[in-house]
Amino acid sequence: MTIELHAWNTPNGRKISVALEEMGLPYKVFPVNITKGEQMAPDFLAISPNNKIPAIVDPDGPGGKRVSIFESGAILLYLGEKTGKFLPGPLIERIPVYEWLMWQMGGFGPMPGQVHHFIALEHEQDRAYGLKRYMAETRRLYGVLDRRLADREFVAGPLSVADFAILGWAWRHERHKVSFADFPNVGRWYDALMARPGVKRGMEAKLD
Ligand SMILES: N[C@@H](CCC(=O)N[C@@H](CS)C(=O)NCC(=O)O)C(=O)O
Repeated sequence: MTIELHAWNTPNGRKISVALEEMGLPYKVFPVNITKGEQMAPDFLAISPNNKIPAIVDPDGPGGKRVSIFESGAILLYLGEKTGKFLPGPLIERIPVYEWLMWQMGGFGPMPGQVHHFIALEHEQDRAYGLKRYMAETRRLYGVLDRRLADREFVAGPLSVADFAILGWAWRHERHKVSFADFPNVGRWYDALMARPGVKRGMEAKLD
């Protein structure tokens, strides 16, 4: 059955279109124009109480019942559980997926997101402190990722939902002024992922 994807053309939205494509799940996009405040509409809040995209509705959830899910990390884990894809079965193999998914959700998203905010401010005096702080933190996080990828193909070993989560934000590296020349392992990982047909479809899916 077709999954509803409520999203917009942003890093957090792309994580889910990429995962759905890679998992081969049928879905239909319901754009939520966050630049026009549509995330505050009561219908959307009913499935995403934190007024942020993405959210999904699966008419064929656990027990065959309709279920809605918000928070991209929760959605990725749900889809991995549902399909048995990109989420290993044994707990010992899941641990790095949990680690790197939470690492993305807590840092590699919120920090470059702040860069996107401060970089767009009109006045230099408003921009300066925030940009210095969040660009430094964003670069530190890219360094962490680069070291992680020095001796493995994907963050948790085999390709997993954690890679899709991180990719959503790395996809915007130019916007937060990061060059892969400084983080070659991230660049290699990024190119390998972006060359996958499923990732390509997920990145090109119309979300707005
Ligand atoms: N932790 C949330 C963050 C989602 C998020 O920040 N979404 C942004 C777009 S990328 C949004 O909907 N912003 C609208 C708003 O804040 O009102 C997740 O990963 O799902």
